[in-house]
Amino acid sequence: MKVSDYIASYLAEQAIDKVFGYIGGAVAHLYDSLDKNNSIEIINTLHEQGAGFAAEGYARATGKIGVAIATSGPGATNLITAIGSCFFDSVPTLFITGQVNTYEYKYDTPVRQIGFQETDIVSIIKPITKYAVMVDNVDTIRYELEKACFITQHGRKGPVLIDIPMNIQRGEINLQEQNSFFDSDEYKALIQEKILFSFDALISMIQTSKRPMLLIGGGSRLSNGTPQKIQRFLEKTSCPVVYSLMGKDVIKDSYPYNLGLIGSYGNRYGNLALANADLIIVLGSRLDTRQTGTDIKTFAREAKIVHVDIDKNELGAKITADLSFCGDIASFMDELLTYDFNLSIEPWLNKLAHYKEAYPSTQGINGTEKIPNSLIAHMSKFCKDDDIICVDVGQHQMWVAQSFSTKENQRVLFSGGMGAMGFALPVAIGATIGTGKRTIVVVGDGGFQMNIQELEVIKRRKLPIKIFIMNNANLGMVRQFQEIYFEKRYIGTQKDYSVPHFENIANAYGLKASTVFALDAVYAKINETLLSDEAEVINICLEETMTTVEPKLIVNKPIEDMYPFLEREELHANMIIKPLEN
Ligand SMILES: Cc1ncc(C[n+]2csc(CCOP(=O)(O)OP(=O)(O)O)c2C)c(N)n1
Ligand SMILES: [Mg+2]
Repeated sequence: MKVSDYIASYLAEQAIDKVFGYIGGAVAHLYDSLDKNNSIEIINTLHEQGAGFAAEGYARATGKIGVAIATSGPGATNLITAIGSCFFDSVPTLFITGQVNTYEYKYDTPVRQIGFQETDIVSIIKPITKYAVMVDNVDTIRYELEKACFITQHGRKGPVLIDIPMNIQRGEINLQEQNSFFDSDEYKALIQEKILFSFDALISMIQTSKRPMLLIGGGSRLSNGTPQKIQRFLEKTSCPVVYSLMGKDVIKDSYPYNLGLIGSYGNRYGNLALANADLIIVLGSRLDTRQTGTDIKTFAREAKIVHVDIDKNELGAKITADLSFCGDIASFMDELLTYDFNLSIEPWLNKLAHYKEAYPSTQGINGTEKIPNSLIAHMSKFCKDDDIICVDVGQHQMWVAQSFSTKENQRVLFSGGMGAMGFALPVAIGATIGTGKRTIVVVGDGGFQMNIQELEVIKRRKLPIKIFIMNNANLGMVRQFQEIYFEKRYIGTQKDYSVPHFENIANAYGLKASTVFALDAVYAKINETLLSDEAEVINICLEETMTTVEPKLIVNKPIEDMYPFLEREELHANMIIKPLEN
């Protein structure tokens, strides 16, 4: 059997039905084999970064392994941003790169290159993958492929890469003669790690807590059925929740005790709630400073912290936990659901309801409307129950995080740890292709220009993707930063930055497009376009270019004290725990 045919059939056995890629000489054998395989379809993007992000979107939306393929050299290096994104956000993905023939590979010789487009991609991406290997011997292909596909899904998920020289791809193997990874000691050692939770201390903490809070992170999404299990716990207990950016779509926002986004750009009510809790159960969040604030000793000062994460390296890494559980959150929830609780937290729930009412995400503290937030809140009313919302990076991302109100089965995909502009459009392509569902892209004028070429794939495949450009004609997020820290010197964000005529560009790609300015027209266009599934680009020119994200946590402030600052009296009246002196 030809090696490249074997790879295609192995991927098909893993229920992978689509792979994303960009052709080149060094992957031509693989492309040909995938194309011949009846169970798999290749989606050919216009840039390898597009293919990498599309694979990420496919994996996030389906739970299956996302696969992206690129040729050696520039093809491989173009994948790097997506690989990093999958690493930081724990997305199961297999990247396959072609490599020059083994007899043209430099190995340890001191020259820079022997083969054309030869690049040591494995060494380059090692720090941002769970496993990466060049398969330079036909006899190990089965073992390495099985191993890579296992590792990407096992434990804390994340990307793997196999680099396959051309002569290996076209080599012949007898599968029966090859060792299987699943017979190896290496495999047995990996599956032997058994996790035991001891729940006694936890149950009494929950039972005696007057102000409990679940903090939902991206890890709460990563194993099947976890959101439903958390939901059942909430039904049993009415326990309030807050979420990190990556945990946005786990519990619908209409859950009455969902206090929304926390952190640097959290909702004021979310941060007040978290700060005043006396027990925080952290489910699959690494508690980075974007959630806790930079002065971590001020974070939730009077709360006991229970940290649950599948990655033992994350437990207590930034914030010391009173109790830690290393393991899968689904198993943790299974065990937790076997207990009965009788919480008496009425006063706490009333206080939380007050926070929510006093500081709506669509209004500033002086009562003025935050128009971009209102537009996003409006958009969420008209999205369908199973839409997948794909969001880029910038101010618009935070408006969505703060004010998009999720429904039961919706997904919201953000670039979390990598924060990569250009993420949303190709991720939407992968998510739509993987699920058949409609996707909604919310993107800035800057991020849209980073992978704009992928519009061609949307047109070619008639994908149901609605693209909303929140066009403030500048790189708003960084411009806001310059406003505060660089005395409004806007180099790069406004000075020597420009945007093209997006509507004309979309039309040139053969897509329906419109530009809307006046607020009434924007609101009307949002309703109208969300009634259909047809691909469309809506260029929303924000009347105000100097847009801002508020509230915002200023360096070294505790999470409850966000800018614009509340009068001290008002802040103190909100606090159940002791306020800080200054
Ligand atoms: C690939 C990449 N380059 C640079 C940045 C730094 N960065 C973060 S947000 C941002 C501005 C985004 O501008 P735009 O897409 O217009 O969105 P807006 O903030 O205006 O809503 C920049 C430059 C980044 N996150 N990713
Ligand atoms: Mg912008």
